[in-house]
Amino acid sequence: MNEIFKNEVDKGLESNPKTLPSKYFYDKKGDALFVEIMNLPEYYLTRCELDIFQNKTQELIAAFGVKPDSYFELIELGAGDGTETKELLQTLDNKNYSFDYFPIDISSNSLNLLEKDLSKELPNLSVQTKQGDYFEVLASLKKNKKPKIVLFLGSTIGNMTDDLAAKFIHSLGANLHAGDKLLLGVDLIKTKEIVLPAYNDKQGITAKFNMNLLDRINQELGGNFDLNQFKHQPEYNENEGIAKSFIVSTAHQHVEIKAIGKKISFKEGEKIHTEISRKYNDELIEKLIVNTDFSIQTKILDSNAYFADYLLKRN
Ligand code: AVJ
Repeated sequence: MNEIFKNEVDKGLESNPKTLPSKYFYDKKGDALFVEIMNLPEYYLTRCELDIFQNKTQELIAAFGVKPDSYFELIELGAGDGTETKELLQTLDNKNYSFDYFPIDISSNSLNLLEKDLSKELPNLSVQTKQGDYFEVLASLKKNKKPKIVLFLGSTIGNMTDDLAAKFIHSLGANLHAGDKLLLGVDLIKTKEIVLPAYNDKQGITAKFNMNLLDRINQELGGNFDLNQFKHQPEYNENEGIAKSFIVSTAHQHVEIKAIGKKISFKEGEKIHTEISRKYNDELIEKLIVNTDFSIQTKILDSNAYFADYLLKRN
């Protein structure tokens, strides 16, 4: 059994208000549900960033400041299925840029799939997958002084509190050299009419994704959550710019979790906070990097200006 999972569930459900960490969405079933989410009509984020990678490729490459004849390393944190990146890789490959692509991911399963796919679609490309913790891998890559471009896409950073995100970017800076670049993909603050449906789709896929956490606790920790007595509830506050996901207990009830050896009580209407998805603007990005070695070089928007890829330069 996963002790860390157990301890984090215990701590989260003993907290007031109750919380559970969003990183546990991503087991095999959660990964598959997230792929479905990316294809939902309401979930604009992935399509918007793909629009940037398809239609602003030249701007991206210009922002990287690379030339076809000077080698660089292209490093992607949490590469996933690489849909966006493939557009960029294809162009760099066609124009004979000299680089290696290093996708880094915790999941060796998704790295293997990506490697297979790329060897078919872009056989000339040099791909070196790196399984493991981002910072361990970056520390090992830092030993050479080759110019580096790090991609952190998909508004994945939005799952962190601003405090954690600032620390994260600071650590990235510590693992790079002056002149290296970080391309940070983030969702932008906009009205709730656009944001909220992205986390509350009509088909109920996002609800399944969120509630999968309870299923995992049932399967892996011997829980007896009755999924019919809980419901998915997203919220979005435009002023704050943060979408939040909750699981709400629809009845007064008790849930036993054998591995933890506790019965947890829920009031009717009590919420478990499971995720934040932060939305950004220039001011918020400036705040994130104020105590880091990065500065904003440029930002590239999709055609709707819903999503931005910020090119940050390591000073
Ligand atoms: C993968 C973190 C970017 O917050 O929008 C999608 C995850 N959660 N639907 C996001 C997610 C609910 C997603 N990120």
